[in-house]
Amino acid sequence: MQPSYDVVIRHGLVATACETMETDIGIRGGQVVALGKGLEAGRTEIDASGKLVLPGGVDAHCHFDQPMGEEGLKMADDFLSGTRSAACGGTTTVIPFAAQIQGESMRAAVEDYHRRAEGKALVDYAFHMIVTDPTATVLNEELPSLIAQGYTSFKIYMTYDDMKLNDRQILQCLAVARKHGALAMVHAENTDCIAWLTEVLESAGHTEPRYHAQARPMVAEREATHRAIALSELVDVPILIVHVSGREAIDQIRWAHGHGLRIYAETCPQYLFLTASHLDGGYEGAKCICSPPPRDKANQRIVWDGLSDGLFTIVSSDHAPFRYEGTDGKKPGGKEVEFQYIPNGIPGVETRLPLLFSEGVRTGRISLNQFVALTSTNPAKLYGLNPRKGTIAIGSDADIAIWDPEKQVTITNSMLHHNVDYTPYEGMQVTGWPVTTLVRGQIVWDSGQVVGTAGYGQFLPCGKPDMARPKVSDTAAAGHYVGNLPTALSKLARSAHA
Ligand code: DUC
Ligand code: ZN
Ligand code: ZN
Repeated sequence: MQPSYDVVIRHGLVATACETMETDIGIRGGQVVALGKGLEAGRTEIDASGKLVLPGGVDAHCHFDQPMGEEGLKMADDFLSGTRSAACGGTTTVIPFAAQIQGESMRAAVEDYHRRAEGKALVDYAFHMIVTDPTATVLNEELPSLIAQGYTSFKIYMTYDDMKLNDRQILQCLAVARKHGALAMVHAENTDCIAWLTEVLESAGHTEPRYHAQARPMVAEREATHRAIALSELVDVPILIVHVSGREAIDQIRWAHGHGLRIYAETCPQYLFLTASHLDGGYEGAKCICSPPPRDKANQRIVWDGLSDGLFTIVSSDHAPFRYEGTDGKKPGGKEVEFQYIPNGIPGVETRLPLLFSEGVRTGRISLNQFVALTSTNPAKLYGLNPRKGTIAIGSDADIAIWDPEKQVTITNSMLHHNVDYTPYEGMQVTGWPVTTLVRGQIVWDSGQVVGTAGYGQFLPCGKPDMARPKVSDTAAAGHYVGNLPTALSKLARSAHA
């Protein structure tokens, strides 16, 4: 007789964003098809006694093989090493960025990015877009058609010369997001403050990596965050503020929430575990250069508070991989350069979940269900991938991370699976690590071995996220504008009128 299931995971403690339950999981055809005790035998049986069984992580902000503006620079991870590292840290879906190059088309960027991903990924992936040149063609033709085809989120930058948009351009992009149902992600730092401070620091001879943090103070993040919120309010469309670093931006987001504005917020492990002092120590500080920069211990505590009290919607890695040694990463051309020429970003796709689990869940700062929500369910919802991704439910993809919650690990770069030659978390001790990762029912990481194959990961077109919709107005809530209702409700309303 054929077994009823391809895989059965037994005896684990299963947690989703809302429930924690003792149940077995039956998997067939890559999906969860049964939850309950005493399921019939599966072709593969996994004994999860003493383990936690969680939805695989969704890392909704990571950078793999992104073409670099500056000649000679290269990201260390492509879709193979990046998704391998993701799988080994319990992440089963990644959303990196197809970046438009100024003067070129958005469609070309997306097509190029598909070629880069083709045949390489071990876990499933979707794409965000990065809009750097919102021409009339991009705004009126390319973005609407790309959004309709499943690229339903885009990032805009308020800083970096080769990426930044001015306020008018941001408004134009937000209007497209509103009209076509996409979610705009905003990198909020005031570019002119940074440029001026950089000049001042440089003329005083302050060019070492640690001055990166002084060139990007919290006030520059606070001002841009407030402005992004105001622009979102003006257009009446939700936005996500990415990589929020500390108190001042958080205050602005709390203010927005207090005024009923739908502003989502993301933070990353670097703002919970690193401080600006990690940029000290000579050129080695370049390893921890990212933007916004890590702040201080007091700000770490405020970010933790924002996680526990619900200010933050998601936690992403912002994995931006550059090698320290060599010529194409943190030492461009093999040289120790001034801080403003050091590529921004730190690696973290593999350590995101264990760090947050260990210091968040085990210490009681966040509950296990909050952990799942912040790292899997909410990002899947925010980007139109739920309920296929981000939960363990009948009919969802069997993307599952089985955790040993007691496993003690000292993080070293040699145990990680990215292609970067350092980790900023070297020597940190964590308790809890994913011991088995399944993507659509296939084991890709097990007992310390990578068993997934390149090319197994599938591209995921994203739906238009309900969370990207403007708040339902009083008139809409009264049923006058069915088009403004969340998707499920408007479907019901349409069938009721049919
Ligand atoms: N912003 C990111 O989102 N990632 C890396 C660098 C940056 O500025
Ligand atoms: Zn950014
Ligand atoms: Zn990023």
